[in-house]
Amino acid sequence: MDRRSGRSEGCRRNWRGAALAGGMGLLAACEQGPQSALHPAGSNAEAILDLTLLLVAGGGVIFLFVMALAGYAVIARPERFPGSRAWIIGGGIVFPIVTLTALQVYEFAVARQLSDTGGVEPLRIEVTGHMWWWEVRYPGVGEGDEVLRTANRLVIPAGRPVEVVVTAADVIHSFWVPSLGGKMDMIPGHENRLILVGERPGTYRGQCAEYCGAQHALMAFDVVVEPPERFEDWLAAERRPAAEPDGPQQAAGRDAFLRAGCGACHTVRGTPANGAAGPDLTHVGGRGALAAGTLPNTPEALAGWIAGAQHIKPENRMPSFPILGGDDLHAIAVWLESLK
Ligand code: HEC
Ligand SMILES: [Cu+2]
Repeated sequence: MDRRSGRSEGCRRNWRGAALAGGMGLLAACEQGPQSALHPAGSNAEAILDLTLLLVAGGGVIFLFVMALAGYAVIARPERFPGSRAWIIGGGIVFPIVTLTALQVYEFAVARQLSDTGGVEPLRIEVTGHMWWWEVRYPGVGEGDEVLRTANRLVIPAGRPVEVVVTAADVIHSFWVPSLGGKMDMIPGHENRLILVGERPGTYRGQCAEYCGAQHALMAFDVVVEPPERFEDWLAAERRPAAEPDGPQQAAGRDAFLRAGCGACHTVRGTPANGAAGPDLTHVGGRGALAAGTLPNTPEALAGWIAGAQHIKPENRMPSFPILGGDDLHAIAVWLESLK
């Protein structure tokens, strides 16, 4: 059910399905999937889709009408095309003023809806864009003044609006989760806000939408919409420091991680590693992907990333570590993957 209008899902699906199948046959192919503005999973993305469909359908009808009129004007004899003055005033002045004004009013209403949380206190999440990964903070969730930090994944409760406060650490990025809401610029030294609403639990994909350098295309993230109780469980688990190594191989992995200097850039809560130049790795094993959607999250891919980060994602801010031996690499990967 839609949080605001109360119209039923089925009815909305139907007319949208018809609109997609008709005017946008080509685009209908990309309707499904975790990153699709044509397959909304929340009321804000739905409102944006409705506006888009109206603009495309309305613009299409007017275009066809004008083309037909132009064709007729070419072939018709002048005396069969009377009242040119009325056409100019009606079609050239009155019609555009009326339609554009109506559209403007509708657009204002949509923009209002996108920033309205319906009286519900939104969950606040801060996201900072880095070249080329996403730093995520949950203020007010840690112990005392502490702030829960994670990276490359937002977990949010279903049904509750989320206020995402975005900024950037280096260049301009843009935060976009097409299935859940609008698009917002991330500007260094400036905070912007947008409201995401996820009604259907699931994993949705976000992507940087402002060209930000060589690896802009490899700057994606996941938004996991969880039922409220599971969201609370996730928060509780995420607040815990990293699990103690289970067995000698994991312990050797942690030691090798600390010896290699990874802690200069990465934090693993519960160990001396407290760097901030790279993603927080306290629960890296539980994330869906590695390096902002670049690699699957498996021990093999992780070992490959450590040895060849510059080969996999050239110019990214993490050096490759070809000096690490196979045993160290493997042990680090096994330990990091155990940090769920
Ligand atoms: C100079 C800083 C720096 C050092 C040193 C460094 N990293 Fe990184 N690391 C980064 C940055 C920056 C990223 C994000 C890269 C990207 O996705 O563009 C990253 C990403 C990662 C990721 C992926 C995290 C995620 O959320 O997907 C892992 C795992 C990782 N590093 C492990 C290591 C290990 C293990 C070491 C030590 C052998 C290490 N790093 C040393 C800066 C560093
Ligand atoms: Cu970008």
